[in-house]
Amino acid sequence: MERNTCVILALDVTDRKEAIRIAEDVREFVDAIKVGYPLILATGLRIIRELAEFAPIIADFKVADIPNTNRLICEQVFEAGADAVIVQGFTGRDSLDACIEVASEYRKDVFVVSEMSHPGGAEFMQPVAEAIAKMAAEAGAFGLVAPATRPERVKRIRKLIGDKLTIISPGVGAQGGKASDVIAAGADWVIVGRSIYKAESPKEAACEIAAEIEAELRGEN
Ligand code: NUP
Repeated sequence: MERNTCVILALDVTDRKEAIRIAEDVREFVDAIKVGYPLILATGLRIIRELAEFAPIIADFKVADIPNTNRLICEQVFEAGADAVIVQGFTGRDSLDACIEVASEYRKDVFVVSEMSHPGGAEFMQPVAEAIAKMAAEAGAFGLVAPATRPERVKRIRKLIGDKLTIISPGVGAQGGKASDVIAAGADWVIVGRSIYKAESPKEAACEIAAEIEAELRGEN
């Protein structure tokens, strides 16, 4: 995944045509498109290949099962054309290893959720987030999913893992996080859903977020 605008679109719409229209509209301002249960359950796995025409695809299935089931899920995800999969880390090292093994067979990437961005993410996940981040680094994951709603946590995780893993960070806009803050805290990409796909002009919304990040990286903020 090439780092250019530092924006990943979370495409949680449930209509195939709308998904394709938005993906085409915003393509120059996003480095990847994240698809998850809402869109895939509504339209089928084939949407991954259709959207892959516009950007690399991250499949957000938050895979969280025993190793054998994780392996079967990841095989389906990569066969469907996804470039990366998001998995949970709390299921433990053996479950994560199964995902990473399949990803390496397909030469694809695994992102591990260390702590979720919603308020409930601080209840059970936050206390184990650093252990999950360490495990992900040791297991050879490509990156972590860490909360833009808590930039101080992203900073902490970045300090812990150094440059070993990339960090993609959801929670910008609709959940209250600010793109430039979380990039300043050490995230490599922000993940943005509603603030882009629900905007009157998704293209302008994506362009604005990309410009905010560019200014931050240039030290203009
Ligand atoms: O901790 C997480 N928080 C989160 O919001 C992990 C995620 N994968 N997400 C996803 O990011 C969420 O499911 C949605 O697809 C996207 C954020 O969307 P929005 O709040 O910008 O609309």
